[in-house]
Order: sequence, then structure tokens, then C-alpha cells
Amino acid sequence: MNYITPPRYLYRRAGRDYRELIFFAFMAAALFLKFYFLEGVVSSRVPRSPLSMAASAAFCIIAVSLLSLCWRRVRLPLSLGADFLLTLLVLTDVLHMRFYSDLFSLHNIGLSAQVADVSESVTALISVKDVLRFADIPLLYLYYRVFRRISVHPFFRAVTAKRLACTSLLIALSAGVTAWHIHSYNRKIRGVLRSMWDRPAVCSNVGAVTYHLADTWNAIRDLAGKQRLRQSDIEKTKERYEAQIDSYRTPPAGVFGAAKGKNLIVIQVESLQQFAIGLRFDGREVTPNLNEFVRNASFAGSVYNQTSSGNSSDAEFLVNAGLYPSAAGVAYTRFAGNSYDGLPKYLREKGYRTVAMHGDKAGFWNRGHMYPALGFERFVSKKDYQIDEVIGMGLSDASFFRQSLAMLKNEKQPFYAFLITLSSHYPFNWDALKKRADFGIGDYKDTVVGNYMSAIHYLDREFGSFIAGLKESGLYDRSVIAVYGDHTAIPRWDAAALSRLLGKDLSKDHIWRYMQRVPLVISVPGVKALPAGKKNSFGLISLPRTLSLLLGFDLRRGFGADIFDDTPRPVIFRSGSYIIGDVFVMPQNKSAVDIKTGEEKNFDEYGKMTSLVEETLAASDMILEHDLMPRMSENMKEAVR
Ligand code: GP9
Ligand code: MN
Repeated sequence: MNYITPPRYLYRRAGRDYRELIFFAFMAAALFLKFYFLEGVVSSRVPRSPLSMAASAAFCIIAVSLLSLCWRRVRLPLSLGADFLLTLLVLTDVLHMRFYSDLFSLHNIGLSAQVADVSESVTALISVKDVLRFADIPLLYLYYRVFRRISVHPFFRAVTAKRLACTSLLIALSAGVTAWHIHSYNRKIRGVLRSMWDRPAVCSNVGAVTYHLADTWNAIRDLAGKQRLRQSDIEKTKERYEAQIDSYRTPPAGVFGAAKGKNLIVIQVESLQQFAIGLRFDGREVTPNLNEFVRNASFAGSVYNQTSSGNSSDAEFLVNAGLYPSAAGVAYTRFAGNSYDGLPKYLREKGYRTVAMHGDKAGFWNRGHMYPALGFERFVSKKDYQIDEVIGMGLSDASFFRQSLAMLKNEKQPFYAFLITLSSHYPFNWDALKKRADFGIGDYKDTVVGNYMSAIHYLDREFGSFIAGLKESGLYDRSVIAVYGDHTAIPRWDAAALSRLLGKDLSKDHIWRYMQRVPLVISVPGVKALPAGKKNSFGLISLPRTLSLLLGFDLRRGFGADIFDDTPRPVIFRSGSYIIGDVFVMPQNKSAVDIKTGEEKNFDEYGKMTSLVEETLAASDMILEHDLMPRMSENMKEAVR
């Protein structure tokens, strides 16, 4: 083969040979551009931080520098191979963004097939432009072939001490800058790289490469932390699980099948805390529509917030999987590959159409992968709604309720519709929200508590329209409607403002703890009052069984007993503390206190209950970690008919 000899000035200056340097500089630039454009695709959905580019540039420099220090003979194949693999990663992300509006995660490997509306094959997704992302690889190879022959010196040179020192310095500098950036981001939003609540947002802040490094680190941690599963573990887990199921009671008269054949509409309201219900400000009701819903409801009470670092997704998980949040990381992002046996799957088996609706991206909290795993047939997410009004993180509640109602009217019945609202999200001061909702908060203007009142007042107004629409369409009388808050809203550092608003001192621990409740309101057509337990406290984990009993199904799955069961049972929190009746027990501090009066109780009396709580959390964790749900549900017969 005849090569054209390139002019020397292209690769030699002042007696120095720059062929190799040009090779690696070109490779680094090409890689950087690939990540740069990928981050461009991602940031069409979330704002991009300029530092994300710096992080990706630093990574490209590090990767290429390391390759340039490898043994000469393997430098070329290693470099081209690494380029190919990184390009493949970029392409995988681009395809994921196209379909899921989300980035690829190691935790989701093999889950793509679960998403019902992804029917096209991967090849149909790829365009010619995508293949061009690999173009630098043959170009680099060609460059090497052409330039290697034109000098008696080898193309790839030996690593001298000077070169080693310069490259190491470059690596150290790049690594230092990246590490500092990642550290400050992780500090600003605590634990974000572990929980990965919004992968595109993480990517847009720390860069695509850093996102993948964090994702890989999480996967390694999870794998390394996974204990070997022994037969005795399975037996212990099964024993606890079955004991829990066996402890379920036959509900009191008037509960089982009170809403037989009806639809189920569950509305998870963002940050709806118990104190907001019935709250008046300046003589005006903050939530007039919710208050009316409460007045007409068959059950209106409160349950304790049991969520952990998964926030909204943990609330959904408690209600739909009947399991506790994950001990480490977030169940939704770590365990979407598991089999679940909760409410949606169960109702689907019973002939219900199961639909989840939420006006945010399908990738947020990994919902796009998690919902099919939980048994939802359809997920209506941001891409399915007409985005005609945005508040904060996604579609406004007004538009969300309006469009969801229109869809539900056409849904096959009976259905289970799970609706998650969004606009009343912390910090409650979205500009668009302020424009849409001016509650007149007086001297609470610009405070968290004041903004919260406005946000919840706005939610309440749109909730009212939704209920009116349900009534008009006849769906109200054909549906059980359950409304609850996903978790609390006001952080403890703002307790003083809340104290002022409510006119009571919230500074004591037990009183603050008692405030950590969210409302639970259930409307059953034609039922005035449900005989719910009065002595016991409950958590969101009680919902699956509660709702199934009303629909006439004896769901014997998950760790939550129903709210009609008044036998003393603990409301278990992820930390290992729990509430039994009105006593809050903190085994970590060996303390027990009456949550209503503040009276200290004798902790030693709670030894047995504490062991039960430990065993229950351990069983729930074991089920999650080792995907044991299918083995738990064997032989679970329905007792109530
Ligand atoms: C976004 C929303 C997140 O989809 O559900 O809420 P959060 O988990 O941050 O409370
Ligand atoms: Mn939430």
C-alpha cells in the first residue's frame, strides 16, 4: 500500500515528534465531544451545570493519560477498545434518553423488556447519525497507520521519567478538580449520588461520566454488601412473613366487600402533612375542598410517615408493595428487577385495569421501570400528557387532574388508578405556583410555612375540581377514593414558624414526632363510617390490605395489617424505631415515650416488641435483597370470603 507522506510540520516542531501526542489529544477531544453532546441531550430536560462539562473533560484527560502510559505494544488496541466501549456507553445513554427520558443504570440491566410501550426494536431506534459517534475510531487507526511509517522512531514512545511525571500531574489535577466538584454536589444535596432520585439531573450536575462512575460504585457496593443467602435465612424470613400474614384478622362487619366491584382511585398528595387539614389562616380555610371530602368520607384519620431516603417513591412502595423502604439506597432505584406481589399486581389478577399517573418524567425515581414490576399495566407520565402548564418539576396539578380525569373516563372498569400529584413540592415557592395560587399569607410571605399554605391551597383547589369532575361523570359513586400525603412537609429547622402558625409549642421532641403524620382519607360510596381501629396507630403500609378488604379481596401479602384491626401492632420506621399505640420506642436510645403526653415509659417492657420489629425489618430487607417475594407468597390462601 502506498502512503502519501504527510508534511513534517504536521507532526514535528523544534526536533520533537508530536505524533503520539496528537493521537491522544484527538482521542480525548473526540471522547469529550461525545459526552458533551450526550449531556446536551440530557440537559434538554434539566438545567445543565457548566461544571458537568469540566467533570467530563477531566475524565477524558484522565482516561487518555492512563492509556498513554500503558505498555507500548498494547497502547493502540487498548486505546481503540476503550474508545469503543465508552462510545457504546454514550450510545446506550442516548437510546435510553430517547425511550425512557432517562439514563442507563447498571441496576436496570435487563429490565427494558418490562416496559409495555417499548415495542420497537433497538435497531429501529438507531439512526445513521448515531453510528457516526464511532467515526473517530477508524480515523485514529488510519492516522496511526499513515504516520507510523514516516519516521524511523516508533509511533508510541517509551515512557520516560519526565513524561511519567507530567502525565501524573495532569491526572492528579483533573482528578482533584472532579473529586472536589462531586464532593460539593453531594454535600449540597445530601446522599444524591447514592439515592439517584433523578439520573438526568445528576448527570447534568456532575457530568455523564461521573454519573456512571457513581452508578457503578453503587452497584459494586450493593453487590459487595449482599450477604450470601443461606437456607436458614429463607426459612427465617418466611417464618416472619407467614406469622405476619397469619396474624391478619377478619375485619369487622361492614368492611369486607363494602365497595365490591368498584374502581379504586388512590391519590398520593405531595407533601400533604396532617396539620394542613382543617387549618384556618386569617379566618379562611386553607383546604376547603379536602375538608369537605373529609366531612363526607367513610374514614378520615392520619397515619405516620414511614418513608426513608426514597421520599415520594418510598410512600408509593409502602402502599403498592406492602414492604418497608430499603435499608440502604432506595428500593425504587435498586430493586426494580424484583418480583412484587402487592396491590396493583393483585388487583390486576382480579381483573382490574391498573394505571399509574404522574406528571413528571418516567425516569424520576426509576418509575418507568418500577411500575411494570409492581403490576401497573400502564404508566401515564410527562411524555403522555400535553404539557400545557408547568409548575416546579413537571405538569401543574391543575392540568394533571384535568387530563387524568379525561383519561379515566375512558378507562376500562373496574380500574385501579394511582395518581401522584406534584406541584406542592418543597420548597413550595415555584414562580409558576405563586402566580396560580395567592392565598394571601400575610406576614408569612417568603417563609416555608407561608409558601406551603399557598401550595396546599392550590392543590386543594385542583383536587376540588377533580372530585367535582368525578361526581359529574358518575365515577365518584363507582369508586373507592383514598387520599393521603406521601410524607411531611415542614423541616424541623422551621419548627418555630409552624409553632407560631398553629399557636402551640412544637419544640419538644415528642410533640414534633406526633406532628410527623400525614392524613389518610377514604371515601366508599354509600358508606357513612368505617369501623377503623381506635386504639392503634397506623402507617401507609396498612393501605394495601385496607383497600383490598373494602373491594372484597382478602389480600394476604406484605407487612401491613389493615386499619380495621385494633390489635396492638407497631408502626415501624426504617430507623428501627416504632410506635405502638401512643408510645414511641427508640431502641437506639433505649427510650420509650408517650407521644401525646411526653410521659417516659419503661423501655424494658418493650423488649419483645423491639425484637419483633427487628425481625420484621430484617425479613423485609431479605425479601428485597434476594428477590424472595415469589417464595413468600406460596401457600397464601385467602381466608375471608
Ligand atoms: C417527583 C416527585 C418527587 O416525581 O414525586 O418527590 P420527592 O420524592 O422529592 O418528594
Ligand atoms: Mn414527595
